[in-house]
Amino acid sequence: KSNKVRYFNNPMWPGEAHSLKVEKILYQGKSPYQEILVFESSTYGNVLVLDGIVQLTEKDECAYQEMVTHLPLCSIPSPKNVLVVGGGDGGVLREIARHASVEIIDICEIDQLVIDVCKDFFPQLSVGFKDPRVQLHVGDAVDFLRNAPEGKYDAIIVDSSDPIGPAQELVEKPFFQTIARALKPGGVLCNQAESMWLHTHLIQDMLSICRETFKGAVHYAWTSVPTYPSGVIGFLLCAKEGPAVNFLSPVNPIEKLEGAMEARREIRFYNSEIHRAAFVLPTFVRRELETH
Ligand code: PUT
Repeated sequence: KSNKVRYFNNPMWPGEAHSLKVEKILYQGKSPYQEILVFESSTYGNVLVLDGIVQLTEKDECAYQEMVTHLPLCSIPSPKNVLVVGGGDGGVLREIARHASVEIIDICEIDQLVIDVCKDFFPQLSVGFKDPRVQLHVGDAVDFLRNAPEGKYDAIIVDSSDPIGPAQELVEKPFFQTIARALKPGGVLCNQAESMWLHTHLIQDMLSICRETFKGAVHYAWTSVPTYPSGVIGFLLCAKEGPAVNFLSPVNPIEKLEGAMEARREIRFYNSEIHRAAFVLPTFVRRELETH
């Protein structure tokens, strides 16, 4: 199949494609899990593509990495143990490192080649691996979570690719149950949750599973990422029963954390106002998600 046919026929956004001008191919390879491509674009910096799908660009990665990390970590008073599922580029680790209260940062990424390639071509993200609190586990997240001590984590961040290929299991109920088991009472999950324009049914299914699994709050939030399909991506924010969590307004505001706005590099996208705004849903989304 030509790449053109492949890009236009992705079942997650049939017939749609977004283009970026390629200046130079920097890397092309295949791991046991996926095809990996890195290119230099003319307007968005270096771009990471897995199985034909843009995962990040240097220009707009901040809108994803900062939101997926600080929405959960700024919603609980003093996060200590944090787990990242996926996230082999290191961007979420870079963001977690802004939180001085954090003592343990575990990351479970299935694909060692993604980590190695990002270390070569995305140093501003892979810098996250240099934090001494980070413990890398290369392997399957479902197995990792099954073996994790019950109630270990204050927060789990699922930075997965789309649920076709290696991330398929990460939208299914058993996965969310293993996450709930690994969280402390009142612990929180932030899970990549696709586009409100393209994936209503998937989001509804994930919401139903999460409302059954997490007895604390469950909310959908979103951010703008121009190089993701439809230009937006959402997050499912879930709290386990225990001390109450109010995701809608940050209890642990980033602006009050010493050094957090500048650590490693300046924060570009997230702030407390955009945190609150992320939970404000368009009327059609509110209607579609509230009834599920
Ligand atoms: N890590 C998020 C990637 C989403 C790509 N559609």
